[in-house]
Amino acid sequence: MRIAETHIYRHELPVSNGPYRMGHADIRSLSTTLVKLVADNGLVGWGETCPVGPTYAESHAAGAVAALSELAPGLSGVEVLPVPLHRRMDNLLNGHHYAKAALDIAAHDLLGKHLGVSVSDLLGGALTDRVPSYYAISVGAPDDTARIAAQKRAEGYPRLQLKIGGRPVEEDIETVRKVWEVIRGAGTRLAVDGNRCLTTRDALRLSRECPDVPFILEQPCDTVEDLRTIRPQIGHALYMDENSTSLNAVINAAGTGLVDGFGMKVTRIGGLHPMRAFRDICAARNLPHTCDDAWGGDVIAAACTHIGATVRPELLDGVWLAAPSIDGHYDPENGIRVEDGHIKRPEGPGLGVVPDESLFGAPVSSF
Ligand code: 0XW
Ligand code: MG
Repeated sequence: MRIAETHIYRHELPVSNGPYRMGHADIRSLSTTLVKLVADNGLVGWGETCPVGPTYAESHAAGAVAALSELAPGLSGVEVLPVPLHRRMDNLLNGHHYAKAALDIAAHDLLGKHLGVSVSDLLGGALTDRVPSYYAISVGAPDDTARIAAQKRAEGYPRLQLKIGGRPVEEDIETVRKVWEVIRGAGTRLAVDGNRCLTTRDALRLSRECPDVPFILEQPCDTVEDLRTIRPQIGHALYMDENSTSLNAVINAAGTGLVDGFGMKVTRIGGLHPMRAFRDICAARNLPHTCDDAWGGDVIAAACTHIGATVRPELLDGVWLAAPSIDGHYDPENGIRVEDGHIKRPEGPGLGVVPDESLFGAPVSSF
């Protein structure tokens, strides 16, 4: 089975309960990019990539379309298998993992449909049909954040992630303490995510002033060097998110003991094929991690859920989806939803979601 056609679509995803606030950005609406691959046997596969604005990672929506337009003309005739596809993509364009990921996901969807198996089976096999999720709470006032935390705990989320940063650290410390007061004893795990916005000075202060709160500190500062600086001085577990931009970065962080786990994004690392290697590297070192993406609709949500279902459950920190902040679904029947803080693994071959492509309008380009 070989690639015959590639179609690229753009689609707007307004934030329904927005703004979604991180230390460096207020997000009100996002432009997602979808890819439809048509094979020479007529089968169709879907992929997606949706940077959460232009300041979260080194990626942006227009960049995804541009990189895909650079890649697509060279894909015709490529076998729909991850290794030849990645080899061809790397020969056409250096880097740009987040764009390549959309094609990688579409190829997995296509291959699963061709073989009559789910994407989780292609990735080695699911260990569960009910994947834990976690809820990310925007940067907000301490009391408001604690109220949302109590509500999400009651909804059944096994884990919460507090966004901090972009304001005086005293307010972040007060927020963490107030949230802990409402969730302590409930068994809800807590991550505190600085999204690169804290100085090393403030990250150290946060850790020192909350010694009794067992949170994991996720990507507090901007660089690997900053993480290395705070690492020996903090009492909290440290996770890397934005800095884990490649398998090489992951091997270095895992191999040197720099971090205790990862927040990982399927598109940042280049798709499901590299994500599978990431999963296995983490398993070899007993390092927990998430299987998320930065944003996106049902296609990316299905991809994250399938890989999440294949992770050793004790190492899976959850699969984060944008679904709770998006009205409607691409696939009205089998769209991916978070219920009681968990996600049902999609059924059927491939990704198990079939987008209603009339939602996306005409492709921005076709090859
Ligand atoms: C909570 N997330 C997985 C979604 C946001 O887009 C960013 C992110 C993170 O952990 O940084
Ligand atoms: Mg993060």
